[in-house]
Amino acid sequence: MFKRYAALTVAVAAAALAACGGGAGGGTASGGATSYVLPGMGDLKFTATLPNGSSNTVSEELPSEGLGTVKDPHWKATLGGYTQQQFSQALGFPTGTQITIQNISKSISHTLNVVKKIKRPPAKFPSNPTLSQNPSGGPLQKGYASGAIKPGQSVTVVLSKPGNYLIGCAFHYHEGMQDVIVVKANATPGPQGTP
Ligand SMILES: [Cu+2]
Repeated sequence: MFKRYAALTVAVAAAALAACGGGAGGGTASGGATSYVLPGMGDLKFTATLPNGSSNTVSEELPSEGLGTVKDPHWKATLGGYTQQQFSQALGFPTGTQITIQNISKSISHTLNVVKKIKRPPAKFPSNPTLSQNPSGGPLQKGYASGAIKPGQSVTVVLSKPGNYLIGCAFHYHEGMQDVIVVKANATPGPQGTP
């Protein structure tokens, strides 16, 4: 259970920081101390006071393992398998961010691959892309592949190239691990799914 809580804590910190507006998603503005109710644990609340910095973690697992899926109206697509908050959502980071891709699954390996770069919505995911299971190295860009990330493990990558990237898991693309990551100034994550 510890790992799960640790991941939640990081995710919630990111959630509050990224809560302000624009880009792919909504959210509520916040600042300073904010309290959160953990899903399925209505009587357990905690308050987080957030530093002026952001958590640069992307968590991934199968939508059916708990992240759920979301119909994102901006991208006109069903997204799942990746989040920088708590549940599946489009991802958004400022150019130059170094992110950690963390596999929060307890038993299943995953990857993060760039499937395609697009100019604008809609996010049309190709039906049968070739996604490498070996690490490509380099920044997030066309052809990027994290390589297999085992449960609990993580990989870091720099978002030095602005753009809208369709991403997916080489192992579970057809099981709903299809998402969008936006790299540009002031990019913020999209609306979240439900578990
Ligand atoms: Cu996967």
